[in-house]
Amino acid sequence: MRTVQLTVFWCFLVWMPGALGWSAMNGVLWPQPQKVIRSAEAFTLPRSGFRIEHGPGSAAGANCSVLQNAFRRYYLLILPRRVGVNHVKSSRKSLLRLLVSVKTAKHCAEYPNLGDSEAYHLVVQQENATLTADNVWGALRGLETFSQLVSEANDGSLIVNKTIIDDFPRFSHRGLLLDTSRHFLPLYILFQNLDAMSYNKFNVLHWHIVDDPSFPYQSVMFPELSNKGAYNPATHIYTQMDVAAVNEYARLRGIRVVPEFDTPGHVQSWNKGQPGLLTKCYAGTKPTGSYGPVNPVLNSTYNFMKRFFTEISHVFHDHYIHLGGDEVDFSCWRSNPVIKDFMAKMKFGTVYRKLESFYIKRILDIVTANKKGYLVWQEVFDNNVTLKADTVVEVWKNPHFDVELSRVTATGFRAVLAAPWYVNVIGYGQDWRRYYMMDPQNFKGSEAQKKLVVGGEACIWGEYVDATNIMHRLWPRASAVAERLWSDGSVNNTTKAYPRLASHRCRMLMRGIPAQPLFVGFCEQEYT
Ligand code: CP6
Repeated sequence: MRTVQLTVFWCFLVWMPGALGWSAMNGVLWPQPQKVIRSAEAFTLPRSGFRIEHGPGSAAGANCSVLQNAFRRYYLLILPRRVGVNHVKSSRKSLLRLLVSVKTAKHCAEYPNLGDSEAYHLVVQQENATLTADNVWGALRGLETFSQLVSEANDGSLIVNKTIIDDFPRFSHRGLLLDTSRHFLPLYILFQNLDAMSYNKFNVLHWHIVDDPSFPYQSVMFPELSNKGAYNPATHIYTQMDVAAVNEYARLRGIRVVPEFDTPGHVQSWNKGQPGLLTKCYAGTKPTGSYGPVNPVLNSTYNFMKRFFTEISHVFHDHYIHLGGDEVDFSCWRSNPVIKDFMAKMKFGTVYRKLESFYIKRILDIVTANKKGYLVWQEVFDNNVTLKADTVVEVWKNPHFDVELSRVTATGFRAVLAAPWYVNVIGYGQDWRRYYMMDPQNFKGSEAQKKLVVGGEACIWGEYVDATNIMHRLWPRASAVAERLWSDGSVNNTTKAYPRLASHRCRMLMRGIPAQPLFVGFCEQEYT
């Protein structure tokens, strides 16, 4: 006999007895759509018979890989296999189909771009529900929302309320930074995070792939970088096949993969496979044996970088590459006699910011020559490097990120906000509430300036996380960021968000994401 399978959404009935009726429990949405009209009338999705199909007027059809793949994924999420539950007779009317239509099929075989439409319109009514979107990315967001509307009633039937939803994201860059250098993250962790991202409508994987401790990217042109710089050159690397698999897994979920190759600082691991790339540090007249940032005075540096970034431009498909530029320590440059001579020759005096700018400018030119755009950490902007108009500046320094957002946007550059969303920093209690209260447009500036904030990122730096703990540390805390980046700015009340987020966390558990609890309580289907 089957124990009664209540829906996951019942778990907060315990918290608010009487406060919520059946229909309010049904289909908790996260992130909150821009406009939802939900009626009390409910339909049943027959476990055998319900279909997701292309709408009759859709520009896309069976050869659209993004949609075909998504239909299969969401069919399985909506109709979970349940032993012993097959044909529950229901008095409700049946919803037989979800018909998905897009205005253009242009993106079916392409990668998503910053600024692509993700809007959709969802009408759940008898007997066909319809999902319409400008393009396949909007259709993906709408499929996620539809899947969240469906819940399992206590008689085992699947139900969905009559609903109309109009939805689009508030910000177009909704990112998650994963750091695969401090600890190697196996591919299955990257895939699992891409799944979780799609459940939260994130659309950018900011892949901080290499850094000081290790170099897991297996380069075609420079295989010694990972042969010497990876933790283990056989197992702790991302091969070209791996990277291609991540790119495709993300693409099928409408997620951009923006790789970060951070220079001239945070590069210790590069020197092992590319000796001579980094600056030798001196004590007086003698080298100390340690190394500092990339050596910016050698032609060999730029010859290497040109070949390296040309490879990267082909291996990663997004228009943007993140070039880092953060936390450059000048002490090693200051100690090196060759660098000092160069400073004098260039009339930089002792202003090492100018040397950093000189270096960055040349890297930007290399990337521009490869027809790519770039993101940079805020120091690059702070140091007055000449930037292309389409540069995106990522603001990460606390606590005055509002001042920085004003300054960046006042000069006409676009900005992405990361500073308040360092989910690697943990404390006792419900820190998601702090993330949730942040608004990326809450700074002094004109309407035009506010529009230049294209989004934000939740960052989980890798010093204290690896495959054993990254999932539960990240989820559902990053979900708080996801809602602030997708939903209307007025959706900012943590008390109202709490029960929805608790339910959304239970739903992530059911879908196999080991998300940690928000507080005391339980999910009807506990993760084991
Ligand atoms: N690694 C790199 C890091 C950080 C940055 N860049 C970082 C700094 C401060 C905190 C967390 C992370 N670990 N490459 C800064 C963007 Cl609190």
